[in-house]
Order: sequence, then structure tokens, then C-alpha cells
Amino acid sequence: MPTTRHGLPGTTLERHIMDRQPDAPQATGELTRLLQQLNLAAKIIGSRVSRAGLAGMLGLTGDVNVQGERVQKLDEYANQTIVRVIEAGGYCCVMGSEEVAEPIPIPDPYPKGRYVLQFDPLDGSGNIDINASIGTIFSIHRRKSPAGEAGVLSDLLQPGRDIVAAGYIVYGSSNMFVYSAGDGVHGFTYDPGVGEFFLSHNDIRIPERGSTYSINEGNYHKWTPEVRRWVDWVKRADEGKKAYSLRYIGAMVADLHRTLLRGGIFAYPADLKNTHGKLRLLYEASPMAFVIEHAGGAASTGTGRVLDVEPTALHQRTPVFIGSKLDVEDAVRVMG
Ligand code: AHM
Ligand code: MG
Repeated sequence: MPTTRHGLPGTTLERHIMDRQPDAPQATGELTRLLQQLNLAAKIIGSRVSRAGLAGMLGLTGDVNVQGERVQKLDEYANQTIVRVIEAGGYCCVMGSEEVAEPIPIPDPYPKGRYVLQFDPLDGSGNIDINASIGTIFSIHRRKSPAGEAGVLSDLLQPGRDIVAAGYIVYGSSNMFVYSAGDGVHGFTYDPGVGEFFLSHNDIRIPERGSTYSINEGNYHKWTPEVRRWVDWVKRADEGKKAYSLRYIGAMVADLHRTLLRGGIFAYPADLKNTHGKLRLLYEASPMAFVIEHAGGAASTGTGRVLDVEPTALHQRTPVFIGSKLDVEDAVRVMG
């Protein structure tokens, strides 16, 4: 591990965000403070996730969200936590969430800030009730609309290449906060005794090639022949190429966290049921693509770079092939 000042063991996430001044050269400190508020939201959600079985937080609320999915109590709790922390913080002008159909305005009397936040409050929520890993995903853009006014939908419909910072929190055997503000990808592990995330993975680089593929193979018969051809190819030993093993947790944050550290490829292609793929561009695919690219990996829709897709709707979906650079290149090539 490099021993720069920012890479020293014992560096808290709070300190790291402050020292790096991600909003330099403008350096108003607003992006720094917005990231610190996300640090707080992550601690609150993480604490509730770890006590969910005791706090009566397992199970469904009885509601169905904009995606037609049944809402879990923890989905709602996580969404409310992020909204409340960020709206009062003064650095965002509008938010977009997987759990909310329309853009989330910043209510009066709170100031309307320079940034736009998109998030999936609790991704992989099917894993909640079985104590398997879940996560929160976020990305931050600069606003496009005039300063000081309420943010609008077009502030949210920006391509991933214009993200200024993005990351995720994985709630697993330990909780980790992983983020990039365009200056490397850094991982922090939560110490529950102290109540802080501490730097544990400085400047993460994804291996150029891995040995696992991660996909819901139960959809095999719903895939296009091109996707089937790639999956048949990737798990076969062939002319010097080893056979890849399958790893699938069913929560994108957890599957991509493993992929980031170990290499390999995660994919959710289009299929007969999900004709545009399942994962949402703005608060799932783009933030994770930003992190993986900044770690040296790649993210493709199968036909182009995820970060270059021009969004047209808040909840639009996209096929994804994300991970080690050479593994993503192979997938695109084999699918033709
Ligand atoms: P969610 O946001 O409603 O939890 O759904 C997204 C999740 C991803 O985390 C995961 O990669 C995918 O859905 C799993 O889907 P499937 O169960 O179809 O394999
Ligand atoms: Mg999700």
C-alpha cells in the first residue's frame, strides 16, 4: 500500500474527503461537505441494517414502488435517511432515487445548492431478509440549471461521463464505503467500536483480467443468441483461455465489489422480459461504471460505453457488462 499522507492507515473517511478537496480548483468545500453528509447517512443506514432483525425492520411495507417492485421497510428507511440528511445539508438542488417516481425537490427553507445527487438507497433488497450483502449506490453531478433556484429534471438527466464523484456502501461481513472523486478509487472499512470508516484500501486498481463471471444464468433461455454465445464461451477452457467460474450474489453492489477487488466481469444483459436490461442507468449502472473505470476497468452496454449513454428518463434501464478491462473487451467482441 502506498504511504502518501492520504494513504496512511488510520485515515478516516472524513479526513480523506477533506484532505483531497475533491472540489478543487473551485474549492468552495461544498462537494467535500456533501460527501461528508453521505458518510453520515451511510453510518445511520449501516447501523439500522445490522440491527434490522431486532428493530422490526425486516419484511415489506405493503407498498409497490415506481419500478413495480414491493418495497421493503429497509428500502424506505434508507431512502428517507438520505433524503433527510441531504435536503437539510444545503449542497444539492434536486435528487433522484430508485424509490421515488419523480425528482425529489429540496423543500423550503433549505438552500438549493450546486450539486445533484442520484442514489439507490438499498440495492439488492431481495437479500435483506436473509442477512446477505446489500448496498447503497450514489453519484453526484454539477447542476445545469441556474444557481440558487430549485433543480429540475434536466439536472438529473446527465450522462455518467459528467459525474464528479460516485461510490457505494456495501453492508456485508463488514461495511465498506468505496468512492472516487476522479482521483483514484478508495475503500474505507467501518469500525463499529469507534463509529468511523477508516481507510483500508487505498487507490484500488481492478486486475486487467479475472477468472469469474457474474450473471443471473437462470435467464439463459431469455437471452439473445449473442449473449448465450458469450456465456458459453466464457465458461469454457479454450485455446489457452481458462474456464471462468460463476459467482452471483444477486446484489449488484456486492457482485461488483468482489469484481473490483478480484477482477472478472459482472453483467445484466437485456432479455425477453427485461428488454432494456434490468439495472437503472442513472443510480445503478453509471455510478458503478464511474468507479470501475477510475480503477482501470471498463463498463459497456454491449454496444458502447455506459458513461456515454445520454439519459432521457429518470428510471431508464440499460444492459451492463462491467469489470476487468480485458474481460469486458472479450464480452463485447464475442457477442459481436
Ligand atoms: P433492486 O434495486 O430492486 O434491489 O434490484 C437490483 C438488483 C441488483 O442489485 C442485482 O444485480 C439484480 O437486481 C439482481 O437481479 P436478478 O434477481 O434478476 O438476478
Ligand atoms: Mg437497485
